[in-house]
Amino acid sequence: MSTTVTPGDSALTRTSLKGYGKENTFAGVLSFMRRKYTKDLTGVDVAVSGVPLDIATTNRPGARLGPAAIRAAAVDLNWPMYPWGFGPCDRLSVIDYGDCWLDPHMPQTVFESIVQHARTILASGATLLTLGGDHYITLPLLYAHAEKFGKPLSLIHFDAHSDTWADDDVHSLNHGTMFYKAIKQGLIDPRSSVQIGIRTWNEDFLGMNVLGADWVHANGTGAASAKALDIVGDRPVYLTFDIDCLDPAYAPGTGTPVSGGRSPQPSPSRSCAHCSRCTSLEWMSSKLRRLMTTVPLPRWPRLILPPRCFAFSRNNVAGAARVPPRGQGLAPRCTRRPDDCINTRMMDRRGACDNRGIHTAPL
Ligand SMILES: [Mn+2]
Repeated sequence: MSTTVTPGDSALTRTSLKGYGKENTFAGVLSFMRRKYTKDLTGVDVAVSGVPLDIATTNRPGARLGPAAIRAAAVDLNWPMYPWGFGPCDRLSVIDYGDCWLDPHMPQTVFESIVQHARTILASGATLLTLGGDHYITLPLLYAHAEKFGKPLSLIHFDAHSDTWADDDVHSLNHGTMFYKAIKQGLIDPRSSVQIGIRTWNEDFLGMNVLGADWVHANGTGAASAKALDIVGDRPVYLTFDIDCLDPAYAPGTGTPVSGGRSPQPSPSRSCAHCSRCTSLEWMSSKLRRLMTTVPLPRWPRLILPPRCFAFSRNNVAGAARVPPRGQGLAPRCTRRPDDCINTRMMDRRGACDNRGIHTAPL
């Protein structure tokens, strides 16, 4: 852990874009994880930015409050994570770029505003991590990413809803049809994309690979991540996470809750072997999942993680003991040899598998 700033208001005062700072969690200028709040993209690896839109929802609005709520909730993420002793900001230059400016009274300007916002960040070479906002924002964000990385992109999509319902009105702002439009516009390739956690019916999934919530419950997160990686291969991939992928027990304030979702137990898990940046993003993802369970906020927007990165989780010991996944129950105690066990983090530290634990996911 490196400390590079004097205590307090490190969103304003920090001089290094890496490392952590000393802050009172209950005070100070808010930024995502207390990162530097700046529009300067020089030398930035990851720019975190909010898109506070909720005029595309069909049920309950409120996601416009999401980016600000996440910043307020993320004050407790300003330190390395157990059990690794390090975090993404030790290795990556991460900033809070602030929010995309939107005019809710001029909805016809929203698409272009978001595209231009993302375009500016991506042009710098930084990876964009976006905080929503309702899920419509993914359409202009896909547009900007496809412009940068080439189309079609692959999509990894966590959600209760497919969001591929038909909509041929180019002017509509709809949080349930943006992937229909993205496929029709060639922004994403359904054959190399996967939707995970789906549990709402759609007459036409447009060729998307769907790992429904029932499939994930039956087969586990390990199988789901392996299947998803197999589908996506080594193509550029955009990852988007709708909070309603989780069961409403854990995120009841979401706009369109659907019962039967996954539990959000935090997951100290092995790092992904597919991308050098995965460890940090996985860390970020697991920390945010923990926040979802501990901070009662009215809305939890989705996270959009950058291309070529995955943030799959695996059930962890404490979480599994506390909240067994639905329909699955607790699996037997781990009896695997160290070389075979997923719990490589523990192995790294102890030289042997933590057999006291319980693994819930079939391997
Ligand atoms: Mn949804």
